Amino acid sequence: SSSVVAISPYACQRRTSLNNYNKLFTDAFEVLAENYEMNENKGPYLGFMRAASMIKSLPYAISSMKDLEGLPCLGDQTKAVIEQCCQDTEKSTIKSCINFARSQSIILFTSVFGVGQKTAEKWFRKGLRTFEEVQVHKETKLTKMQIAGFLYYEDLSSFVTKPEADAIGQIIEDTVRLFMPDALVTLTGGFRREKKIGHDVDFLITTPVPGNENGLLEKVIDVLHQQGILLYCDVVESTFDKSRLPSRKVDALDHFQKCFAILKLLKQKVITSNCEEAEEPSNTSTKEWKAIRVDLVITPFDQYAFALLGWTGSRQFERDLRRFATHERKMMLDNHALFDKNK
Ligand code: DCP
Ligand code: MG
Repeated sequence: SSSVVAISPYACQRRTSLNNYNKLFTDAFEVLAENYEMNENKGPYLGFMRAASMIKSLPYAISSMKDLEGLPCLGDQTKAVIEQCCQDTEKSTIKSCINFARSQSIILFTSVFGVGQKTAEKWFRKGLRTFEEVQVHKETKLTKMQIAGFLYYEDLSSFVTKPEADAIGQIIEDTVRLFMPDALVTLTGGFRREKKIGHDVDFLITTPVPGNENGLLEKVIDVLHQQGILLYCDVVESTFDKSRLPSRKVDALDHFQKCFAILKLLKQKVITSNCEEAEEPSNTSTKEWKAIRVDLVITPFDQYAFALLGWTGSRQFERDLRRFATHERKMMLDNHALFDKNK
């Protein structure tokens, strides 16, 4: 059943399904990948992420090793993990291993907004193991970002729903339109891929008239601030240099002006259709708002198409698209342009 149609080793040449029939395997791969990434071991990190992406595209659940025949992106390491998962008939050992790994301090620490690998390791070396220990430790100097990360941890670690993303979209669009009526505000990231939940909400903002995007982000931020709904904001200025070729790095960040923000979304602004079950009262919190991570990216109109392609994701899709451009087309792709290396 598995090898009737050959599956491409490039994510950008596979169907991207919302149904993952092999969550146990992909959870295991992602936890292992995270562990390798933490040890700056790029090879196995990419290997496990690539394998996870390929397995997510399968239209069936893997139940034995013979289901793997003809599949790309699997090496000895990934196959050994799949074999172990298949042998664990109750799946309880594997599941508890995954949960144990996720509960470990360094991975736990990096789940806080603003806490990266380095900081997490530093805290761990100081003997800190829990959020409480980090926060009461005298020597801990938290950045503004980390303070926000701890302050809104509960909201930020719960998923953003599509109705919440739409409500945020309305706020951003209304604000942008105050200054630039013909601006385009586009929902990107996971929600553009029709995922039902996400960890943040990503937007691209552009204007058809070149140059009109300059200064727009500052004005938008100002209004959000005045409305009292800007809980956190970190603006990164544009670093685009026209004379440079696209980056060769597989995971390079782009050069657009952007803002990593946390917005305060009033729950009354979230429109949930009546047909869907209301998830509201199950939440014991009486807080009438929710903190939501929002990324705003400003793009010049002539780079908008590439920015949209780059911000739609998934991460693995984008990595493989760039890899495909390089190896199969002798071109270079990033979030700004597609270059033909021969010209
Ligand atoms: N992206 C990228 N490289 C980066 C950062 C982002 O290619 N270094 C692209 C791919 C992502 C998209 O931008 O899919 C949005 O980034 P997110 O981290 O928000 O990822 P998603 O929106 O896909 O998922 P989530 O639901 O976790 O937000
Ligand atoms: Mg996102």
